[in-house]
Amino acid sequence: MLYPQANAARAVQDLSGVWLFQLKEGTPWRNIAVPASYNDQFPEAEYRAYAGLSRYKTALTIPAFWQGQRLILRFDAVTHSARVLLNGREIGSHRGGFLPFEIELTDLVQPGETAALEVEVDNRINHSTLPIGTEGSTAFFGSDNPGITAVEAGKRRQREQGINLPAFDFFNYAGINRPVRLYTTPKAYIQDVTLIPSLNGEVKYRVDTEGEGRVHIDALDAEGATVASADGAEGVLRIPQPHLWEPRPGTPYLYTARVSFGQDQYLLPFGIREVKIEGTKFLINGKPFRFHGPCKHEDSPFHGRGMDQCLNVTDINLYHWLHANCFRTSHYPYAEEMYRLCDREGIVIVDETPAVGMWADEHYGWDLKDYHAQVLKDMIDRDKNHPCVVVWSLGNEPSTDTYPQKAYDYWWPLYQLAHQTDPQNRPVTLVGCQNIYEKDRIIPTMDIVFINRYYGWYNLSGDLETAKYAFRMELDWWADKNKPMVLSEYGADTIAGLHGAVAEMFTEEFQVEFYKAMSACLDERDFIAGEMPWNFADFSTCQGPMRVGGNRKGLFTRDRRPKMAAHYFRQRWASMDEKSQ
Ligand code: BDP
Repeated sequence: MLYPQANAARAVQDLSGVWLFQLKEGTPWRNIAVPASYNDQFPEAEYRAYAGLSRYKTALTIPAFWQGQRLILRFDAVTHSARVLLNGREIGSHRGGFLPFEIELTDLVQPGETAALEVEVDNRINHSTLPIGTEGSTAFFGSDNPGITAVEAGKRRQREQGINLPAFDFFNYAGINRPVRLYTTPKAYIQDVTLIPSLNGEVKYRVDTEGEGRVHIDALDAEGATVASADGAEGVLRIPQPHLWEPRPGTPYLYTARVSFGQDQYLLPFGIREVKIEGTKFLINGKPFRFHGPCKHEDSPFHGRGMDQCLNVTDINLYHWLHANCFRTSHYPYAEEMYRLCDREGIVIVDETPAVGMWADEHYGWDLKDYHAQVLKDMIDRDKNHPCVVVWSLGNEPSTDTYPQKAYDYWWPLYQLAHQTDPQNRPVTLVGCQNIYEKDRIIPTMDIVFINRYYGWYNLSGDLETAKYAFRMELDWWADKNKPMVLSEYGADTIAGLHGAVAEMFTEEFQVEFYKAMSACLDERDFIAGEMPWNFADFSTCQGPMRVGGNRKGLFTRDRRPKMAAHYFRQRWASMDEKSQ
């Protein structure tokens, strides 16, 4: 799906602003900022804790001079599902809170008219949503005490009252989290553009269109000069002496594909780069690439998971400050603006579906597979042209060792689907939980192995010498698999400002010592293709006995102040940058 764009042929009306919001039937309509999660915009507890249907409304005015154009309403993400009404009539709906959907309005409103737009949002999570809700079975992180009569009764009561707990470790921020836009195209229009670049400067392309017309395509260099052209819906652009898109600290050179079709036009930035795996090496443009950068969340004060360009730019500049070169979109596809920024900034992305919370063994019996496949396809269709995206992640930390065959049967078809769907055929991974790795059948079959490990934190807590001993033992097991491996999560909760001459858990000193211990193990092994600390910044979670105002494993605080560990990685990754130059 193409990102909405204003150009010589298309107009965009951004509907960001202050809308009206009703938390539930009978509560007052109140002003609300869009886009942003609704949870933190009101001081009342019920807005933060609510689970159920809510409503947004605004007025939509179609400029009269848009006469004769197609009109498309695009929602970039409504979490977790949406029903859209125009003048009181349902015109569309969508399931899933992290990917865009569109509704064509051409035959539903007249240019010059004002219509009432209403969006009903459902933030509930359960066994058939991605991410997963617990349905009252087990809370994320303890406080569960199975078998105790009174606790069980309490849990039943919570279920009856509709308390809706996440099976994942981030706050269930909901609402219209990303922009809503109305845009036009001419009646005959460009529906999609697909680009497959290779290092010799040949860019295979395909343009999907609707209506009558002929396709012409130009490749423009960074200065806007035309460097290659072609005609027809499918073909090859031949760019002489191509500049490559290199991840930082290289140059993320971008070309633009200018596509025209009848009256329509679309400009798509793209990079020339190739991603390949050879033995234990992950190669970008034929050169070994070592992933180093913390995983992220879309999370900030006030906005919740709401898209915020200023935050994105600030975060990416902090990545540069850290000499970090990548992140994983843990644990859901991010707003498209972030990928567009990373294309320009040379930051590499591991793009992840919202399949998180699948740690209960029963989930292989739930009816999720087809929906999961659809979400994976939609994510790849949305993000396929971004040079910054170099790996697809099918999901995070499912159960894979209790029923290894069931896990294999669930994930292997998704692995194949990702390869079939991606025109650039990028490597695919599934992020593995700390588990009985010898029993796991699926994680070792991935193109690149991503494992999350918390030696020294959740297990062998505080004992870093033994943590190293155990982690080394596991690494010995992986050593002969002949695959590149990334330590895709590791970290320690750290309260900014808490210090100790003795480096004990939760102090800033411990966080640094923890990372030093893990670095020592990683640096000994050639097959290690990267390290991705958990997490870039502290982030909000639901309440739990292991969360002090959220997850505190950030290298930065939630308001982006560096902890000592940020300085540690800044030095470490600066010296890695130097070596790679
Ligand atoms: C991992 C999860 C991540 C959590 C992290 C933690 O992938 O979502 O936030 O642990 O516990 O298991 O901090």
